[in-house]
Amino acid sequence: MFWRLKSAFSNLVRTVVEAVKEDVLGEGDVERALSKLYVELVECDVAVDVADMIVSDLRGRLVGARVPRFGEREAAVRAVIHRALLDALSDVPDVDFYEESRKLLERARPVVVMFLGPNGYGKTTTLAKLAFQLRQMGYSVVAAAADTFRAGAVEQLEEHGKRVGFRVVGGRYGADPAAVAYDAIQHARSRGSHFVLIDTAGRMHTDKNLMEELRKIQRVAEPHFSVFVFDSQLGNDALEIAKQYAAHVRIDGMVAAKADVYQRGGSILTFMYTLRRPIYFLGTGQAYSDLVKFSKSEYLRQLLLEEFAGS
Ligand SMILES: Nc1nc2c(ncn2[C@@H]2O[C@H](COP(=O)(O)OP(=O)(O)OP(=O)(O)O)[C@@H](O)[C@H]2O)c(=O)[nH]1
Ligand SMILES: [Mg+2]
Repeated sequence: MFWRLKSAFSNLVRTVVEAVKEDVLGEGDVERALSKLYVELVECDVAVDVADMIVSDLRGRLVGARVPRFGEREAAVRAVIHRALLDALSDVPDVDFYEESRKLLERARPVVVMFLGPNGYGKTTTLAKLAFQLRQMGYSVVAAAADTFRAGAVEQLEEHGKRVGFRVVGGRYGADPAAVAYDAIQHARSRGSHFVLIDTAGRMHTDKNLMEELRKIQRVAEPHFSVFVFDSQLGNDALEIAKQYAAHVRIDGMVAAKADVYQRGGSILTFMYTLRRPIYFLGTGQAYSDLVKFSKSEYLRQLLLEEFAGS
């Protein structure tokens, strides 16, 4: 996955290795390679400002780095770049959603998870996939149909509920989404259910009223996890969307949906760099099982340390 991004970093490594003449990297050795990387990052849909940040982080680390001529020079360059990206994202924790939930369940039931993000990015689908996995682990799940806005949203959730095996609370269009979330939590509490998953309406990041509604749901439902679902295909827009959401609502972690249909994957870097929050999962298809755990360390390892095979 994300082979284009991977090839951008492989090209960087190759160009640096070809340019270097001494055992220590000089500015002249890296400048051309970094300009090329910048263009490739933007082509992979990393937002322009984030591509700038990455390039300047890398410049700071590459210039002056020791890359002995004898021995594995390429491996040494890869390692410097890998370390630089790890350090740049060092405050973004790797969070295992299931592990955290297990800990929470020891003292809180239900665990409340709220999904939010612009319309059409995959919130409801991600909710259903997570419910499917939780059901397989033996947990009981209640969903709150707090998207009381879009026609068909409640039916869509109920359909998932029938297939996956969870109850849906809510169902009246125009109802107060915060009240729906509250009812679902009460319902789950009275039955001892493990999880409440709150589906919300898609928000344009510029829509102040709808943002206020999301804040109200967060005040009332006090979710343990507020999960921002984004579309992996986003390019430069990602930056603006991330900033607007972060300014209005709490985001604990993220899901990168539609990672299967998009090989560039630059938006993952944009969102991690901008929101400084963990990505819990990647959405990798339309089936319920298409939700895979994401780990920042593993992602960076694959981008930098694995040999690029061109597929
Ligand atoms: N290929 C692929 N398609 C996905 C993935 N996640 C969601 N989709 C598709 O994206 C479309 C929109 O998904 P929804 O879950 O309805 O998106 P939403 O964010 O709830 O949209 P609104 O309710 O309108 O705000 C659907 O056709 C999904 O099947 C994914 O990981 N891979
Ligand atoms: Mg939806």
